[in-house]
Amino acid sequence: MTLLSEIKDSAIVENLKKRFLNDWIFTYIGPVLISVNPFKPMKYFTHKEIDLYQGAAQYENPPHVYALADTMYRNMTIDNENQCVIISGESGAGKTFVAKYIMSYLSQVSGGGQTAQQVKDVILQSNPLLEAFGNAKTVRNNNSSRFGKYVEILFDSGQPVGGKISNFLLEKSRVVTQNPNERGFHIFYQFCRGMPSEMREDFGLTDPDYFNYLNLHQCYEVDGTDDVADYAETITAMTTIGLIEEEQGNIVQIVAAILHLGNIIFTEEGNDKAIVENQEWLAFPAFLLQVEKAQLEKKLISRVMETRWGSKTERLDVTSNVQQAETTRDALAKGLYARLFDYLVKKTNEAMKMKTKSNGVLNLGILDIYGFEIFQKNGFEQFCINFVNEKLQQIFIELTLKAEQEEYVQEGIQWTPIEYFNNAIVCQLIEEKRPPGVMAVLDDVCSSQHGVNEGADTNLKSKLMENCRKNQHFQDNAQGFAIHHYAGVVSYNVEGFCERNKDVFNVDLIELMQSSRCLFIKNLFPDVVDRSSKKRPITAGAKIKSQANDLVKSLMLCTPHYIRCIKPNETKKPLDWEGVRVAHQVEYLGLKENIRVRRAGFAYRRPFEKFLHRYAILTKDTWNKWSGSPQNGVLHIMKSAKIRQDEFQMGQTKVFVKAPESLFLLEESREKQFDHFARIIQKAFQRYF
Ligand code: AOV
Ligand code: MG
Repeated sequence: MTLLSEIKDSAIVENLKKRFLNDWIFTYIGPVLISVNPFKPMKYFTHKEIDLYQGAAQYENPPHVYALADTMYRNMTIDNENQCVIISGESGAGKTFVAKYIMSYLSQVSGGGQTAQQVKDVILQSNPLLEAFGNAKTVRNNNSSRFGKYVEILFDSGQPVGGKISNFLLEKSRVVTQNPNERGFHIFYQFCRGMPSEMREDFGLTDPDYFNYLNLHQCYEVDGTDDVADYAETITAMTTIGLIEEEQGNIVQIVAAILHLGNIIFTEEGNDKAIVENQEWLAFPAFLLQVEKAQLEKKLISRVMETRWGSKTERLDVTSNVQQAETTRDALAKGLYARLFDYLVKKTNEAMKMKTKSNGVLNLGILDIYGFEIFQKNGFEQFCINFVNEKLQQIFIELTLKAEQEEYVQEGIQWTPIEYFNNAIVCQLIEEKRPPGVMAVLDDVCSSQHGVNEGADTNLKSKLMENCRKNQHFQDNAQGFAIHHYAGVVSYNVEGFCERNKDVFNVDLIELMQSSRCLFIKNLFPDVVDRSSKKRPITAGAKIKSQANDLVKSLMLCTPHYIRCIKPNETKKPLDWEGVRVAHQVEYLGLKENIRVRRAGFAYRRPFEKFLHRYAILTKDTWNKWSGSPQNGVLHIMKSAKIRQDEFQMGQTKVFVKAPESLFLLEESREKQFDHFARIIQKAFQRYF
């Protein structure tokens, strides 16, 4: 890419297309890896490639994710630095796929005994497990990640000794409702279809179309997905992470209870009062949750209100209307599911917790989150997802475009600055406290008296207009508002924003779950219930904001690597190239600027010492020991390798090489020198024996 004769978006797209149609899905821009989703299995992910890429320099082999994984691994072991890879791209672009390739590569090249093997098994098996519970078919992707994850693998002397998964914002609304042509989380279908029939009967599991939470749009099948086979894989994964049979049974019990909760229907009994239409629907979920049927009913159709009379507090049960009862039922289902998901992550982490303490531990992090999303109707979830993507774009800009340019200035290198769009302004529009950004306004509306009343969302809309209108990336529109994200304009429908942000899992429901006779369920709710507390629970928006900022902080402490994934079409078919779509992604991912910065600048830079160390073998004076300054050593090597003066510049601490060709030349001479020495040694050997 950096050698293109003309750097414009169309040339980049053309280059990617040519490569894509020839089955080359990977391309470099310097150290950044571009990966285009082939939508078909590629043949270059075998043991042969693992061997080929191990320890090889980047340009020796065709671009590959294994090369990037290998660079990370070597950098970590040789330079003793923590590494991370940020994988970005829109929904369905291949992020999760590429993340799995990195994990499997690392697991194959890193050695180790029993402990290492255990860590590797857990990391690899955490993929099918968390995908079963956290992925679903969407219109964009048949196996779309509905949660974000950052997987850190801990290494000691190059061997895995532990690991940690942090998960972000599971799209739990999917438990109770989906958009047309989408499914709920895979696990529901796996349990309904894959489980042995007698076990299925025990849990009242049957065809997905029996359950209201799954039959809304009659979407049950997914191309290329076999729920029965995946069920078996999920069970294996559970066993690997150490969930015993009893716990597995508890998990099925909860998933089944959620589905049966969804079948409880309410009807109105005059006076706006909800009642359960048919008492029979209560028995089974109550049984599965191990709570009293009457209690379940009561908590669903009424809520406790507290009123204060002077120093006295009075509690009374207030009846709910049908809509409120439905909201409560769905809140219980979503809450249970979210806690179950967190439990699985916790158990996975326990299974790969470091056994012994050591000082020499380094970590290698892989970030795979949900990609930027634009649907027909975009809600609170899309807003949060797109916000996290903005933050990641910020890191990319900070570290790749901005930092690169700043480095030139710092090192006193001559060059012409490149213009690029800095999305900091969009991040501010979303997360700034003052002047209040969208999240601050939202929290404000939610904390006011009418926080979850019907009028809340409309109120939010007008408050947003008042506060955010001045930002040029904000627009008002009919259903809500639009944000001009770095990746495009997204219209958000404010309906449900307040409720989802408030994320109420009310005290009544917590108490209900704590009354369960099933210890497993009870333990999912260790909350201390305090009705008198004035403290407002943290909102979903505030949580994702703080998680995103923590994530940015930990990523900034590592040496970053980037994979930019591109989705070539909407048909999900191999060899189908939609130029306009790709052009759009190339543009918003900032690939052109990336190439310009890389090229107008320098393809390669290295601190003097490191350069000297690598190429010392090229001259007689440097090869054994160089007595002068490292800087002069570098100059000496450049001169004897006949690298032209205008091809490189000397900074304060580093040497900057312009075109990759000069580097190829250096590397070739280095190889030759090695071969030469190898032959001398071999001859000496032969003579000796
Ligand atoms: P995503 O992670 O970027 O979307 P995935 O990694 O799930 O996207 O890829 C989507 C689908 O494309 C996969 O299920 C595969 O069928 C196919 N695919 C992707 N990469 C490859 C590859 N290298 N080789 C073969 N097939 C591939 V999302 O999680 O929706 O943002 O939120
Ligand atoms: Mg994914």
